[in-house]
Amino acid sequence: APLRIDHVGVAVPDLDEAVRFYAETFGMRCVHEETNEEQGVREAMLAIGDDDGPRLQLLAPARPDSAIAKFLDRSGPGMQQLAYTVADVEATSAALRARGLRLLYDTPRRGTAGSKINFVHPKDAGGVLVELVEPA
Ligand code: CMX
Repeated sequence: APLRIDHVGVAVPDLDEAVRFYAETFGMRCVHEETNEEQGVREAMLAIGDDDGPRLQLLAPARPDSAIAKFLDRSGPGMQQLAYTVADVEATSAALRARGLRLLYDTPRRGTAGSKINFVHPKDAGGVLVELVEPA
């Protein structure tokens, strides 16, 4: 079972503008920013209240052929994924595969801040793109 919600991911066209919007509108603070070349995203993690709690992740496309660019083209800005913290992403992926769910990667890839990640296809999880995150 997942340990907790790690983050909720929101696709945005412009990262800097979105970080400003969340700061000015909701008073939320950006605690981490990075570009993940493999995923083709520029991302920011925003803290909500307690620094150790679940984060809001803003995701902007770094390339026109990326998953986030495709999502924005099809659906426009909005909620793109729900991410759970897990203790062991390979074990969790194997358990879900055994239950017939499609995992997007055969082996985990690198996520935010050196974490290991995998995804459940949204069609196998009630229309929700579920990310599994094993923190570094
Ligand atoms: N949430 C819910 N449904 C989604 C979705 C999402 N984020 N993205 C696509 N879908 C739906 C589409 O609406 C479509 O539904 P219909 O067939 O009913 O129209 C269906 O899934 C399409 O599925 P697909 O053709 O298999 O796949 P796509 O090319 O649309 O890509 C996905 C979808 C999930 C495989 C792709 O976005 C992906 O590989 N995601 C994982 C990587 C990622 O999201 N990286 C960015 C974040 C990086 C990070 O978090 O670190």
